[in-house]
Amino acid sequence: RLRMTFEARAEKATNTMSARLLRLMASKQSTLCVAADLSSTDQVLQLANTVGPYICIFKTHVDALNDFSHKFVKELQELAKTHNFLIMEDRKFGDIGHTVGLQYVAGNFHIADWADLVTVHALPGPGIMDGLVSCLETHQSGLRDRACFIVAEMSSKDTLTTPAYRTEALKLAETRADFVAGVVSQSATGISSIGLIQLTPGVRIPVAQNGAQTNGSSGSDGLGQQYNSPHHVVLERGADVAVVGRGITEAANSAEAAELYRDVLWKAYQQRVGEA
Ligand code: UP6
Repeated sequence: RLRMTFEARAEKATNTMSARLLRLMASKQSTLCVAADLSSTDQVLQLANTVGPYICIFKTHVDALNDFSHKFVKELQELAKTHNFLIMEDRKFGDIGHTVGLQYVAGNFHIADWADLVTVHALPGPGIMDGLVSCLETHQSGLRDRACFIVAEMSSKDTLTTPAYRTEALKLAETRADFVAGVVSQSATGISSIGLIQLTPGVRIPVAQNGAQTNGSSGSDGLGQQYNSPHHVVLERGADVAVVGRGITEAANSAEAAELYRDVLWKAYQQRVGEA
């Protein structure tokens, strides 16, 4: 699976959105997902416009915005069309099926109306998938153009996503190809479905200290986040899509940073599949 090209994997993917994303990554030559952890809609839109040409996914946390509006969503969707990327709302749903269904289609955000992809914790078990899927069926006439990524393993220090938890989360992902396009994970161990896309957060280019090479670790943020280099996550940990937040949002020039991350990640992918 890891040695296959995205085009070849798209052919085998049983989830429609997974196939669509794999093709987008191949045609745009980008495996970069930018995390827009910002608090104003202007900042988010500006970032989406700046990094748009270099990314396959733009990831939001709309509950962190001070001024969320439906106008904002329309503008973000326009940018997604212009620059050809998918929108992922990183909601990390984690409640019983009935509750997450409401959080997905209703509330202030109406996430199902605009987010191509969402993230979901495996913690509640299969009922969480039933809740989201049945809400899509009633609200949106089905699963067309919508899919989720299951959080199997977190990037944070001392995470409670133990190997046993991770195995069960992957099982859930593998059995729900109707709605699951991928998994959020720090390694590829145990992921067998060819179409399942591995999304890996905690990615940052290490700041070179005296030119010394690191073993892939790129430090932490003092609040539990742990970083690895783009090269390391793609070649050693099996990342298909790499999530980069502050590595880009805090850079002096976010367009240049996004271009750099895109290039480094793409080269690592080419090396992995033997195209380089
Ligand atoms: N994220 C993680 N780790 C996980 C899952 N998700 O960091 O295990 C998300 C965060 C944030 C982004 O919610 O939006 O990825 C990482 O941002 P950063 O690059 O600025 O640390």
